[in-house]
Amino acid sequence: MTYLAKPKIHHPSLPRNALGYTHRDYEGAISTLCAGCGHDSISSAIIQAFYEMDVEPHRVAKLSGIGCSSKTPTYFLGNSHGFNSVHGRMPSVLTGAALANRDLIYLGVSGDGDSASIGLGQFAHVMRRGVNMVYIVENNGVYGLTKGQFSATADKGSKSKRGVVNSDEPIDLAMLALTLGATFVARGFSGDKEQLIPLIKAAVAHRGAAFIDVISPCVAFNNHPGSTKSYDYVREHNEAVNFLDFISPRAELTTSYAPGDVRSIVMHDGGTIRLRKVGDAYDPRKRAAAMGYLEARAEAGEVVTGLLYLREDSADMHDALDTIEAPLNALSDADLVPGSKALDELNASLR
Ligand SMILES: Cc1ncc(C[n+]2csc(CCOP(=O)(O)OP(=O)(O)O)c2C)c(N)n1
Ligand code: SF4
Ligand SMILES: [Mg+2]
Repeated sequence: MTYLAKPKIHHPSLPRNALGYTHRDYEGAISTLCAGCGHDSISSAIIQAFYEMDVEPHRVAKLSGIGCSSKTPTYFLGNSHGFNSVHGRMPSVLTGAALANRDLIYLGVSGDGDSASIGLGQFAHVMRRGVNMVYIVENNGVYGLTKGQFSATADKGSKSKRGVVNSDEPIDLAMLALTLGATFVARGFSGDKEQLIPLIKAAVAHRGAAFIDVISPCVAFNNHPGSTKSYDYVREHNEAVNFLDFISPRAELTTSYAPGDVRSIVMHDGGTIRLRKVGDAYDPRKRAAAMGYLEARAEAGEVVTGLLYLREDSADMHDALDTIEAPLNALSDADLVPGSKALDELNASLR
């Protein structure tokens, strides 16, 4: 593959965020994905979200598995930590990293093949453990990298590019994340950055397992009539349950909506998520209702997007395990070798 270096120079008057960084400081290498791939739009939403949130790039660790989707961390946050793991194994690597250093923002990026097939077990356990992370699945309903086989998220009855009909029931990863105990569950569409960027910001501000299923059409293998993961299908069947804004802790709450139409939820980092209702009075704080709604709308062939569920009093794996605050690499010998008296006491407590 040809390696294309991205030019480092940029216009001196590019806008800068509160840290003095430009958008370019949050970019990565030039993408080698197919032109028009939904995954590239998700990368650009991630870049925008972290730029607008004034996150220092070295505070982020991005991890992925294998697939076109899992290649994308090369194309964003080029100044952050990165680990491209094995197919379906990103969640356990992320869990280990999060245990060792709770100071970083963990961003797991995966595909529907990576998470719903080979990595389904890992997906389940990282959600139920409440690992503090943002977990994004770039969901195109196919194995893009290996040339278009149906994945486990392809809808029953949908057609492959060659006209083969999928006979298996789909796995709805958002529904699964709800069942497994994720405390933030959302669905976005790569073609709707206005919705996706605030969803990513709110997920970063959330403490606990935050999952975003992003429908991301594969233009090479799954963007034809008969596919339910094509741009046209999602645009025609997209049902947003809410419109949202994320306001960082430092920003003033300026926009005003009619009272009764908007709900503000303060996130863990002090930021505020503002949800503007559309249609029915959908309340994202009710898990069982969210599951019923998702099921009913899926039966009607609709793709429900927006913030689907948020548990306001969420906790994470570190709360459950009562782990030490400091990153393990910052511990001194005195912390790590407490001496024979402490060991004797520990042994005595186990007798
Ligand atoms: C252990 C293992 N099994 C199978 C493969 C082959 N393989 C590579 S990517 C992939 C599927 C990728 O699909 P998905 O996660 O949906 O990513 P996409 O390319 O669609 O973004 C498969 C089966 C592999 N790399 N490793
Ligand atoms: S094969 Fe599909 S998923 Fe992979 S880069 Fe091309 S359009 Fe994107
Ligand atoms: Mg895929």
